[in-house]
Amino acid sequence: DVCEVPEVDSKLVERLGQRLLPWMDWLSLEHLNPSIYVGLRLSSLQAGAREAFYLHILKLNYQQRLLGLAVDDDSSNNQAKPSMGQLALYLLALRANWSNHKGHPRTSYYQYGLGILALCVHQKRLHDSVVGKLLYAVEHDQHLQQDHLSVDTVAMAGLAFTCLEQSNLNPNQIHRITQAISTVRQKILKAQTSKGHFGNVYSTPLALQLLMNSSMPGEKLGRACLKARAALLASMQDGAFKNVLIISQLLPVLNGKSYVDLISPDCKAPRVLLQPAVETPSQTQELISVMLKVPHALQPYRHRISVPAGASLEDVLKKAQELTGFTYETQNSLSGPYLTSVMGKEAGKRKFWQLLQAPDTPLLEGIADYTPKDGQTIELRLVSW
Ligand code: B12
Repeated sequence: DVCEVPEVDSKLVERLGQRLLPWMDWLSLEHLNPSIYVGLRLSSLQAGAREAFYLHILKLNYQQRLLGLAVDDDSSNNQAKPSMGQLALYLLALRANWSNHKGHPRTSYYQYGLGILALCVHQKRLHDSVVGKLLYAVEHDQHLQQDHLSVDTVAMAGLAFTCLEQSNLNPNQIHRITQAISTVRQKILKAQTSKGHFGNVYSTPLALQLLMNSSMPGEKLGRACLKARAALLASMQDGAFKNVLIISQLLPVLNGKSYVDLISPDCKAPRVLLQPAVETPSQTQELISVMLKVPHALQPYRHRISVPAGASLEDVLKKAQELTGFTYETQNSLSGPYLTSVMGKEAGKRKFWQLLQAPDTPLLEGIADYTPKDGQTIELRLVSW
């Protein structure tokens, strides 16, 4: 039984691709996003000459940061942290902490898996015990239980293992690796919702990258994948995919590809040239009202905020900061602006400011993408992860 994701309407795919286009022109440190480049290259779409230029700028920036040359201009504020430097340190850390079996890696298992995958597609051999740590985590899955994140995390681990299996980089561990891939598949299948998503709508692209083109005895896999594809299609039509990072994880799936295909990328595959979308600005003057509350802050906060219909949660926070005593701070990330501090309280280590729709439903999107509905109550809550 094979996991297949049959082609979807090319117009729908193109619309997703068009959302990435403006980003190819934003070349500031803050906006550069390697995921976008990877997503496009593995898709059926291309951005023409802008792609090569984007890669060039990516390389320049990352090499500079790798070498630790501070970019000497005023725009390089603290936000533009040397994230490739972090990655380099991270790679060193991968080697440095390999004897530590238990305990969390320095970042998260998601990034640990991503790190192994990135090295693997470059055909760099890692010490067995570096791989062993991820194997151990999948074998004893309490380590991966960051509830809503487990599908993303497990899928990323599975992609790393699939690459290692195909490249045979750690032959001594091949049996454990093969077994772990099958464990990951089971976990993802078990996480399928009644609608068909694996985990939630936004973990489904990575989950499908892993499952796609794999096979399993029985008949479960093929059916599960067709159902997931249908769920994805419905979500695409609903306009659920706004976030460029998620789009960049989805486009490869719609082209039958996964990150593992980067082992030997198919540079000659024809890709359709994207044209910018024609925006029709919405004309609504309608106002909606959203209740914003932070019950557990030093000074509990609760106010009704008015914004135009279609405004993002970030617009609500801005308005609240302008007009009421609300304060917040964000930090840019590849997924967009991440809420770091609320009412003067920094999230701090292993904690984060969770976004919820009252009473208790965590939002599936960040502040820039989520658009509250009229009459809704949004709560910000400091929780551990
Ligand atoms: Co999260 N998260 N997350 N997350 N997270 C994911 C990005 C994803 C895709 C998971 C999912 O639902 N399938 C969704 C986003 C969907 C979308 O964009 N449409 C998601 C969501 C919804 C959230 C929350 C909004 C949930 C909520 O509160 N209701 C909050 C963020 C709230 C806020 O702004 N304060 C949230 C929180 C977290 C925690 C548990 C804190 C950890 C991050 C802590 C840490 O690792 N130090 C977390 C993780 C690990 C992830 C995960 C699994 C990996 C991110 C990563 O490491 N990327 C992704 C899965 C995925 O991407 N498919 C989900 C790799 C590195 C190289 O990229 O940009 O440097 P990076 O990574 C940073 C950002 O991704 C940031 O933390 C990372 C580490 O610093 N971050 C952000 C993590 N989650 C989110 C979510 C948003 C919206 C933003 C802007 C930033």
